[in-house]
Amino acid sequence: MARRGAFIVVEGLDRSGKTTQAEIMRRRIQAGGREVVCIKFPDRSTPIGKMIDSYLHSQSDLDDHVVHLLFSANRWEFASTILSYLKQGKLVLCDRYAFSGIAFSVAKSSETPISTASHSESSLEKLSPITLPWARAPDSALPSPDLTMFLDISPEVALTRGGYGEERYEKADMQRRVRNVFEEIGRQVGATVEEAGNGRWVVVDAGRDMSAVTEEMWGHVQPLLDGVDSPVGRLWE
Ligand code: DGP
Repeated sequence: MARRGAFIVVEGLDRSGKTTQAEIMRRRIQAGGREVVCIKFPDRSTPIGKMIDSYLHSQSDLDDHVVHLLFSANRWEFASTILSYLKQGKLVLCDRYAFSGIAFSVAKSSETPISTASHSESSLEKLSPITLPWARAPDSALPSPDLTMFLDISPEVALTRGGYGEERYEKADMQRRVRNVFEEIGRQVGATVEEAGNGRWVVVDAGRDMSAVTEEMWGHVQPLLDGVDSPVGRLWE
């Protein structure tokens, strides 16, 4: 039976160089004569994507749980497309995926700690903060990547790369919290994915110069260029 294509995800903080590196990978893979499809989340072209875009530009305010479910729904919109590309033998290279979903939502939710001042305020009038298990649930059973490369960079170094943009999460303290949750994901979630035998989580030091990062990433991508024998896994299953 023909091999299916590999599903590769690039994750990272804002300004980690993720999108640039994904584009370099795409060109290299294509130059080697392989078919590659690039997908970027959030995909802002769909109605759900447009709601996310409006939220990120602070043109609308939504509860953190609602935002989390929108980002997840946006990935589900493309789940069958991803599967169909993989079945056709195409390599799918994805800029952000469910791991960003967990990292950003958990970090954002911890921005405003629940007041311990009074029982009524803390438990009756406020919604619970987003926990890692809660955040994982809506993405459960999405196609699982064969490889996830997390481009790690300190928010301090990221700031030296021209600073953050105008979008809602692009602030140093938020990025610091996001990085902490990504570390936790690497330990817990990444390990779970590996244990289930359907993916690998690798951390790439993205604070180095661009070509060093490219070469390390290429080393991880190369073994997957000829496709994969095993069926596509499902996240967290
Ligand atoms: P990007 O287009 O890669 O710059 O992503 C836009 C912003 O959205 C960025 O700050 C990271 C954030 N983001 C990406 N995916 C998710 C997600 O699934 N959930 C949440 N809450 N934020 C996300």
